[in-house]
Amino acid sequence: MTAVLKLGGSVVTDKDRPETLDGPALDAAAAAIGEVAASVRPSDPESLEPADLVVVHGGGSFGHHHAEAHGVSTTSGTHDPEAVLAIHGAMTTLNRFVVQRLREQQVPAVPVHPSSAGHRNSAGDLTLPAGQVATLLGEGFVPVLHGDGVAHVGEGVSVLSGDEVVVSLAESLGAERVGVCSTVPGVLDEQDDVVDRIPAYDAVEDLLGGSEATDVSGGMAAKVRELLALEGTASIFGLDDLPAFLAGDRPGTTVG
Ligand code: IP8
Repeated sequence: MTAVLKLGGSVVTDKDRPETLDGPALDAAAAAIGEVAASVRPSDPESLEPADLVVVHGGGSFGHHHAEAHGVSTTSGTHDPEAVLAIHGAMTTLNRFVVQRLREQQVPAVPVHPSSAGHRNSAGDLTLPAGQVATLLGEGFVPVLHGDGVAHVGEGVSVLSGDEVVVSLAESLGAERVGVCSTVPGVLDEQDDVVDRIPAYDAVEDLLGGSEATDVSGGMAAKVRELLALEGTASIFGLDDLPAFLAGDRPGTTVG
């Protein structure tokens, strides 16, 4: 059973203060993952089943501020190497923090940087080879990927959102479960109640505005659109529901 879990950048960072972690939230997420990953030990091949987990985290206050400062988004790229280094550098810094906190919970976490392998064609379509992630999973590790910069034909380097990484990997790996841990307990309706299910985008078009904090990847609307591209369903839920998702439930909003 393979699960792909996205930790929203707004969950694990303080999105309003540049390059600032939300330490308690990241620790809570790491502890929940540590509970389920405890049975997986790369040193013990007998323990590799069944907790195949891939973690992907977003940019939060690390990637988005740099991307915005350099005018880079998922569709509009840059040819300035300093901009590329600033965006990728901030994301690898955050990735080191995430991996480190997961390691503190005994999760066999190892970093994987999507910009080293991913690319977009001139239409913006993403190719992200997954052999490295699949092999790491098979060897009992928990690969930890992230939103990043990505080589983009005609644009230089554009932003690769964590949601795009999630969708691409989920398809390549044939993941049975996809979860997106967000700052909200799901997609909210006009009364701020959680929408149980979103079968298609037009069902929620009016509800989904942009993200309030800096977000070069398009906020909740883009997230839902991305997840609807999956063959199966995905769950969007808050941090409090992460243990439930990891235990096999479908908390929050089911997309698809
Ligand atoms: O927070 C964006 O990832 P997201 C990553 O998942 C960068 O949209 C580099 C801003």
